[in-house]
Amino acid sequence: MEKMMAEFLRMKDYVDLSLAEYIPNREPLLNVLVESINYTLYSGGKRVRPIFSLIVGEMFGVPMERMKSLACSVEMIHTASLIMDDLPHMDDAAVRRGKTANHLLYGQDVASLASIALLTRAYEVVLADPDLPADKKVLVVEKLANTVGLDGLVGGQFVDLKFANETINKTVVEYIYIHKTASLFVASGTTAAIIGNAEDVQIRALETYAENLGSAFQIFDDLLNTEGNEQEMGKSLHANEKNYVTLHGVAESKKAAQEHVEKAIKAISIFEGKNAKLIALCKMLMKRKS
Ligand code: GRG
Repeated sequence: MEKMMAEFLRMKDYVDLSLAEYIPNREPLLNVLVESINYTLYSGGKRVRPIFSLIVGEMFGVPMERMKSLACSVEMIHTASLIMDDLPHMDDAAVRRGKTANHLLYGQDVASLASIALLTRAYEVVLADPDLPADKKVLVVEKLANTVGLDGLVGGQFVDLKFANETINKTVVEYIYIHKTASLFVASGTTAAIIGNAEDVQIRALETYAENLGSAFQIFDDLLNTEGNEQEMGKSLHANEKNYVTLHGVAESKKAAQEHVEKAIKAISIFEGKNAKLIALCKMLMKRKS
């Protein structure tokens, strides 16, 4: 496991370094906006989604350098969503990753623009990748856009904001988890597989893995909201928020998260001999404290 952790750390460092390349500041008038973008981009994210993309790339023999634009793209989308999520008219959070939320330092106007700039840059970097064939770019960007939009993060966030505190039931909770959280995991894995020329059956296996990993990840997040502490989590906790844990209780939620992990691991059994990192990623995420 220690060797695996070192590998994940190497991937994380690669993403950290590469992200900077994609956000150059060539215009002094934009200094504050770029500062705001970099503030959240470098505020201590675990880089789970790009690590997942890099692992999948490796499984299909694609070197890390060729996965760079995609890995950075999914992290930019994730960061854009966090900045927006913390805004007062959304989740209204004051703390993210143990630090003051972006809008409280830079203002809601700048934070909103930082979020949109990051989101747009996420598509730009894939489209501008000189090593990615045009047909792959189309498929990757289509999948990423689909993941963010009405049928993805945006839809999940909308249902979370508008329904979660009223008609909370299993269907609503599952809709939120799949769209708000799992969808970006799915996109991170399947787009990497597309770049790696994966077969349809392999893409479907990764989809099932990611959907279950994402759902387990979100249930675990809710468990940490209930049982964790704000300092370790590094964000504003909402223990009373309606979610899987407040709906089903702690014991049932732990069981459900475990079942999702088992389903995720089962789904990638078709990659026997090459799936050790994906299994380790699953197990590692379920042990996290933040
Ligand atoms: C602008 C892209 C965009 C989307 C608009 C605001 C919104 C719609 C969606 C919010 C989605 C959201 C915040 C989902 C939460 C997902 C989640 C579990 C985040 C925590 O992920 P970690 O633990 O975070 O990977 P770190 O801090 O490690 O990066």
